Amino acid sequence: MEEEEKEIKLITLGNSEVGKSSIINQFVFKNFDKDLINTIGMDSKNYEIKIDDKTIKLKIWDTAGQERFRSIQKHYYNKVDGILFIYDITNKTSFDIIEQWYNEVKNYNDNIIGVLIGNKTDLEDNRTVTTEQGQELAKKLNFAFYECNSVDGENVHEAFESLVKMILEEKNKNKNKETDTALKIEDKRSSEQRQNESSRDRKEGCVC
Ligand SMILES: Nc1nc2c(ncn2[C@@H]2O[C@H](COP(=O)(O)OP(=O)(O)O)[C@@H](O)[C@H]2O)c(=O)[nH]1
Ligand SMILES: [Mg+2]
Repeated sequence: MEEEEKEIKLITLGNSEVGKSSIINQFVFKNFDKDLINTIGMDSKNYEIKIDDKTIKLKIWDTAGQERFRSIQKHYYNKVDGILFIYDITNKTSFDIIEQWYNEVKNYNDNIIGVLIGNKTDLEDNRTVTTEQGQELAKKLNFAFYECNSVDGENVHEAFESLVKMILEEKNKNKNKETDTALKIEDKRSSEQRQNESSRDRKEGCVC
């Protein structure tokens, strides 16, 4: 039978207009809607993704980049399992500000699992952020890196998939650590029990 994982929570971060809502729309509905209504505050979408024969439930929080909604967003930073940091490859400011987003989140969540996404690759002629600059920043922040566009969906699924895989790996590592600790405690208990039993046996004069 297929094993079901607990829901994984993701959030998008990045300046207004970089394409956060469009990327989620493309990932969930496989389409591009140029008349997507501006996100106000927070919005969320559910999606199920298959990874290695497992169905993983995702909840994706979409944020509005406007300053006035930052105070709402903060409440989500330590509740999510992974973050999609998104910039627009034709807008250098949206790229330069990514580290600020990263530092803000770090105040609330010390163990960020993230993917850096350069969006709008269909607008190659207007590119102002090079692929190398994106790669370098991702390396510095220890994130995965993808360039994508939400018009034809290039790399959109791949970016989400890689983030979810990293989260699952981290969860597995923690699970293994917990199992190791539990085994060690169990081991210690049984060795103490053996010692107690043998000292009791000695006191009772049993030599068996
Ligand atoms: N050419 C192009 N336009 C995009 C792409 N993604 C989003 N857009 C457009 O960029 C604008 C902002 O997109 P939106 O998803 O609302 O950005 P958000 O504010 O970050 O959620 C809209 O006009 C979208 O149609 C893309 O990959 N390529
Ligand atoms: Mg939006």
